[in-house]
Amino acid sequence: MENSNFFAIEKELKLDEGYQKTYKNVDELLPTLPRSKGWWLDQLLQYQGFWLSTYGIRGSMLIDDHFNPRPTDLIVATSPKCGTTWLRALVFSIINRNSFDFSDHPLRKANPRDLVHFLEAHIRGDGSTASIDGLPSPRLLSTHLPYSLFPECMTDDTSACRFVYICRDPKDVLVSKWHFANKLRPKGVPPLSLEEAFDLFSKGVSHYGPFWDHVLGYWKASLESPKKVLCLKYEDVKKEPLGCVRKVANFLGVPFTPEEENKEIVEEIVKLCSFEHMSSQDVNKSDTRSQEKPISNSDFFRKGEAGDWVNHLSPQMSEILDQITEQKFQGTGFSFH
Ligand code: PAP
Repeated sequence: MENSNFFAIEKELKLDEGYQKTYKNVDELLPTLPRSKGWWLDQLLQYQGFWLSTYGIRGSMLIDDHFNPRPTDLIVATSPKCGTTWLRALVFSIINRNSFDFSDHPLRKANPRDLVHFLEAHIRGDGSTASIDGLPSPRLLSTHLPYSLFPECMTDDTSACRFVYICRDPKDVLVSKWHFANKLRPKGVPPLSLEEAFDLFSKGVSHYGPFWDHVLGYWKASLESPKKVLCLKYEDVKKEPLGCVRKVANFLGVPFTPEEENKEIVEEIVKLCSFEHMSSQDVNKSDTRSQEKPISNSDFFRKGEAGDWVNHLSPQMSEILDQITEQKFQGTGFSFH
């Protein structure tokens, strides 16, 4: 997850008129939006039904005005803490499986966030879409934005770009997010209590939340446009990693050949992207936080389990979250069971 407070806005950049207009619109809009307490020092703003940091809103508006989607674009989409790191690694290794030797794979030397461009960040990394425009096709991009915030040219059936989405039991998302938020709190700032985190999360106030609406946006899109959006659940990938990797490859139009199956390439990918393997790589072990890069790779690896919430949430908290989940998903055909 990225956060607006962590990145300076390159105001002094020489942006063309179109960008200046978007930045001006952002500046005018932000003070008018409802605000809520954030999870660390930032505030969240309610924008088109979702709680976003100023950073996310700016990213969304820049995408609307300036992003040039290509039919070959592949987008890894997640609500934060649902398995972004994992899915980035899986999709990257599936689509690039013929380009690298598994014994010397880029995932052994780099964190997936350095291999898969985070759309909202890169679209304004240098204040423009230049770094994204310069990528060769097919572009593999990643996002936390809700489906409804993407422009129609990306979500309607005439556009061929595809989204692979992963979601996770909200009880585990809350616990993961709470740990992450406390890791990132500056020294001297009291920790966020689990009760406070629960209160915010269950009211829908979390980055890119309400969590449930985020899931529903992608779930409904996957029903309406199954060739465009694939929805996975973290728990299913844990249980059946091989089947899920094959499913993603089929969805992306690059199914494993019998020869690849014989060579156990699917197994290699699952092993390479497993929590155990990734979290033990030097590049993901060290704490490298700095002012410029306030989140280190190791911050994205904690337990990597499904169901760790039982060690943290009270029975009452879990019951309330289950009730919200049931109400929100009633009649949609979606469930976490
Ligand atoms: P982000 O959305 O902020 O980028 P994301 O990668 O989704 O973060 O979340 C980190 C969670 O995924 C952590 O979950 P936990 O707190 O419950 O442990 C992290 O441990 C888990 N995770 C990271 N890599 C993997 C992996 N390869 N397999 C399974 N889980 C993983």
